[in-house]
Amino acid sequence: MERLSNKTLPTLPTNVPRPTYDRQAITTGVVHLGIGAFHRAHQASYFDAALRSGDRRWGITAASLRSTAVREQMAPQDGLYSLVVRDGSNEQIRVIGAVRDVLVAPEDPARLVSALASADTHIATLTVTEKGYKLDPATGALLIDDADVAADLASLERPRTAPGFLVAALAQRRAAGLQPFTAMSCDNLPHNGSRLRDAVLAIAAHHDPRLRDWIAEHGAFPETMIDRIVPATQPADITALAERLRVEDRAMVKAEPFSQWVIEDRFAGERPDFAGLGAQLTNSVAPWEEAKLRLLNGAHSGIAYLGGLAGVEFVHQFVALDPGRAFVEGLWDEAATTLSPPSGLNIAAYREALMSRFANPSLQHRTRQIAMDGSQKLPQRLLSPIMARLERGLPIERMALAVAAWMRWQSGRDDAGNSFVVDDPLAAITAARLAGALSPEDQVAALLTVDAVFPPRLAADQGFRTILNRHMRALAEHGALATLKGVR
Ligand code: CS2
Repeated sequence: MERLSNKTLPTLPTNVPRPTYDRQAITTGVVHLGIGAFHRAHQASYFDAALRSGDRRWGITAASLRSTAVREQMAPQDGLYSLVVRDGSNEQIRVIGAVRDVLVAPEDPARLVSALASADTHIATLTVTEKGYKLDPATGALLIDDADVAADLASLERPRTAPGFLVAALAQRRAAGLQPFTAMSCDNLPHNGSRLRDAVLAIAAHHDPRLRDWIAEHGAFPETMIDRIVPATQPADITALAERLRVEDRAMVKAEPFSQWVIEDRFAGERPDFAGLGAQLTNSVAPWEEAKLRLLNGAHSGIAYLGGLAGVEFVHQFVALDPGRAFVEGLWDEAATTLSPPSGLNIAAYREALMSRFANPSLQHRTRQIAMDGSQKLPQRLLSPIMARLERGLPIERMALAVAAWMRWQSGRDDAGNSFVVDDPLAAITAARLAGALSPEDQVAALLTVDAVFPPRLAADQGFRTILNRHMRALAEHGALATLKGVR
């Protein structure tokens, strides 16, 4: 079967929306770092909407920082791909044309730097996952011992890290008399804009203090909260879509109908009419981000480890179990007391909507996918709200159960005895700490010493440790499902 491309686009069923603009006539105002499914299903669809509205500045040059996989999916398709939005039995397809070019950074780092340094580029967006910022998850300090960071500190000839690429390009812009671009993190990090700014300024300061000061003065690193559930595409999704489109689309992405983008109103230069495109501009992103990280993502991580241990494959299956749903509601009761919701966010309504989003059966969101990189996710999703509740003497039963499930997950064996690879940048460290720790209590003690995850104050909290010990013992003796049923 032929692939989706400029050539086959006219053969698609007429009811499938496609680019209404001349793709050759657009400029690329956006350079994106880390083109995975999330960028294609979220930010790119907003820039596509800008192009459809007649604002031709917002084509995208996208880069993979590591693998060639996405370029192989997209280049033969002239950058075209379908966004398949699924809700129960309802499915809507739209072909997105915003991505003009896909680069693979390590093949030709200079090409990505020039794209970022181009006068046409106004915004750099990033989805490089939590670990891509090269910051210690617990303290936010730059990981100067990381090999890629060390390389970027030594030379920016061939940058390796996302912040390194931004610094190299900002240096060229400054030399060329251009303004900086707006650098927008779209990852689930707390204060993602400030974290990105910290990483960029730290690398810039190392090379040239005047460059650092120029970026600090003229650059912009807005905070953002981004939300859309985007499960990894499976081969069966591609086959099903090919039956409908009569062409094959290997770059398709699937997502839920819900999509939210809250952006701090802070830009270094041009931007599209974000508000007109459905994003929210605000002066304060933090309360939105905190609510999303602690309710949506906190529950997701709990579901990932408890569900993963119990052999529950998908999120919707977990919340279809009575103890699963009750656990999520109970976790939200705990998390909700730690929030200061922005006006415009009704927590009860948000929770209700969130539960329906989790229950969407057609997304097939794998618990395994969410379980990835837990060391980078736990601090903002679970440990911060746990500390907030401990300070007020409030119980942390369910949030601690989610943390205990993460601890048990680090041993790489589920309740049925199946072993799996722990997919996490700190997996070697957690495995080394766990070596020789046989009892659940010893395992808790061993993992609490991982200070990139657990701040010393929390690790030393006896109450926290006692609850973790109890949960770990229950998980070891009875399994995740029985532990969930027994949670008080
Ligand atoms: C998930 C997120 O994989 C994960 O860690 O919790 O990707 C989640 O689906 C998104 O943040 C939803 O906006």
